[in-house]
Amino acid sequence: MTSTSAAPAVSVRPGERAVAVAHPNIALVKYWGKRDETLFLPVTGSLSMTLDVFPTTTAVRLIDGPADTVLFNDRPATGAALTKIEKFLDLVRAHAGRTDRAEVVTANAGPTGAGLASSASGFAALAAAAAAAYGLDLDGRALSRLARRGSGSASRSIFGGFVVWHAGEGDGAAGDLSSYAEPIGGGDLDPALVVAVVAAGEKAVSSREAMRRTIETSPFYRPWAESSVTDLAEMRKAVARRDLPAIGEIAERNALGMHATMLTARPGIRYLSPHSLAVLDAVLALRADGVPAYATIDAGPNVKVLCTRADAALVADTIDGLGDFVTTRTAHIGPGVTVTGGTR
Ligand code: 2P0
Repeated sequence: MTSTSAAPAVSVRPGERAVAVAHPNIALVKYWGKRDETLFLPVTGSLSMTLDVFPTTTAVRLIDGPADTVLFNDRPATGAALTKIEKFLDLVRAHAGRTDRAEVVTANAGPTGAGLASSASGFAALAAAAAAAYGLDLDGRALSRLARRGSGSASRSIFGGFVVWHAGEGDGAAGDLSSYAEPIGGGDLDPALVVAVVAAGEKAVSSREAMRRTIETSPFYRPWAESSVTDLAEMRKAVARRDLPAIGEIAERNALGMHATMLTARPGIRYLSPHSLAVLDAVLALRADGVPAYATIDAGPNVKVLCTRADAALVADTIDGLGDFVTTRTAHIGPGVTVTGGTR
């Protein structure tokens, strides 16, 4: 049974740990470009599926010390990764009206920074755990808005199943209030997403930098953003009528369009590798054979293939059969963030 709403807010006493678990989500209509970089307001709305693989588990405890400490996959975080988390904790502290520093211990079950949505699960888990540790009583919408400020796509990982993230209206406070994610049902569609991992290393250009460069320099950006508004409207209808082929077709064209905007940025950004294209060819061949399988690709070379649960083994075997350069992991619909508190 999949939960599609956020866990009830949990508060812990000072000195106690709050532990949150969140899963990555894969966008079927992409978020690509901010209209406000400080508030993380997107140019367009997006729609995703939360997965049941590669969770992030994050514990936050308030401490007496002079600085935040962050342990990331058993190693102290430093540099830009630490700064990102400190800035996010500053935001939580400002909301809570507190100054205590925090000890953060976080671990990703999946690869980090490889276009497998680690920042989505990461900031969703951090938002939920930090909110609980600092005593903020947030509902799902408020938690989604908070997670958005850490990483845009994290706003969607607060919820399970199919999720829409509204672009929101206006700038400043109005934009901030109206740009949140919410579940839209459709979990009974129960598709599979075969994740084809062709490279698990960190990408050379971060998605944050890539989307900034794209929006500033690609002549293809505006047309893609306009078509993405139509894609989102059509995708919502396709989810509502449980139409997997339509969902897949819209997802594939939206993702390829997003990559077209990156390829035409100046200088161009190419996340797709020859191995990504080999997987895309295999997906086309499966479709030619009558298997409804559709590809989507994020800011990295890995390809995610949407198909029915019944076809997942065939799709995975076909991709695994391409060679040693690719491994697959089959995901299904996953849950929203969960929080537990009080464990020392
Ligand atoms: C998405 N991606 O909708 C899109 C598609 C990658 C490609 O959201 O700058 O890590 O932290 O808001 O959320 C990846 O971007 O970027 C992303 P920030 P984020 O899933």
